[in-house]
Amino acid sequence: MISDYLLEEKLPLSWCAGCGNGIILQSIMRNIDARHWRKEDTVICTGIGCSGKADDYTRTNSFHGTHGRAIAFSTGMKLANPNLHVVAVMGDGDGITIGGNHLIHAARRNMDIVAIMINNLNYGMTGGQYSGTTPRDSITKTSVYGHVEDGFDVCGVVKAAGGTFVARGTVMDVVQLNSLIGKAMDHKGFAFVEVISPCPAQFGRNNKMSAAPAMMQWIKDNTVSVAKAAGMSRAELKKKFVTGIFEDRNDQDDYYTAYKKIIDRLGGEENE
Ligand SMILES: Cc1ncc(C[n+]2csc(CCOP(=O)(O)OP(=O)(O)O)c2C)c(N)n1
Ligand code: SF4
Repeated sequence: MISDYLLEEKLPLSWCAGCGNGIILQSIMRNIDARHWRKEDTVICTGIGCSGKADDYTRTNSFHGTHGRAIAFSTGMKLANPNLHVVAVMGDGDGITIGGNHLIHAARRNMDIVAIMINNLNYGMTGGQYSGTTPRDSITKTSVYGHVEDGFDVCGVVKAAGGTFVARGTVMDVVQLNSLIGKAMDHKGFAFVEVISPCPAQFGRNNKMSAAPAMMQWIKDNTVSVAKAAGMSRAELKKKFVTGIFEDRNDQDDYYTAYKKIIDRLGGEENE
């Protein structure tokens, strides 16, 4: 049962009303429960940010580290104990902005971890500054006249870096989200899921969507599936959230398996 994994005595959640973080946490917990992962063998690893509060509510092992380093800690934990199920939960500031370098190298190495990036399009916890995913023209605390940069296509970055499972969902389609996170958990190698999520208190408030349903509706209205996007032009896809699976391959050993093969080979040679 999901309640076996959630620290219900810590409820209610500290997140603002209408925040998407609770929906994503529930999807992660449901999928862990469905796989019967032992709590002792599971680590939820977070960085600093509203998203970083996720591990406060889990009855698994948890590790709450510094901003931008969730992937770095997750990498270390998986290497120290390859039998652990390591799930990194990050914000877009944590995951791709300050933490972008860790993300691309974990993807390149095909580290066998699940990386879930909650993309609420800004730095929620610190007051709504722009991040590496903030869309052009958006109003944030640090772009009060409109943002002059495009946000990263984070899935594109992770796929280009070598991630072997790469997907994007939104909190507006929980059935798809549950499926994507489940597939990521079943994948051997670096599995990345970006989740577009509302932050009505900061991004929403700054962009005339302070009521939670308004930002949710905006996400829904601007979401297109991978299949539909295939027939759309680059201009039509500007500021759209394309959802689905962008990469799903098993043609490369994960980092630990590749390293272990060398260790076994050298051990074999030494014994000859
Ligand atoms: C090294 C470092 N830089 C900056 C900060 C300040 N800081 C804390 S949370 C945060 C932004 C969090 O944004 P994001 O990762 O998108 O998470 P959210 O709060 O939106 O869930 C920043 C800049 C910090 N704690 N450590
Ligand atoms: S500030 Fe935004 S991300 Fe943080 S809890 Fe509130 S709605 Fe959620």
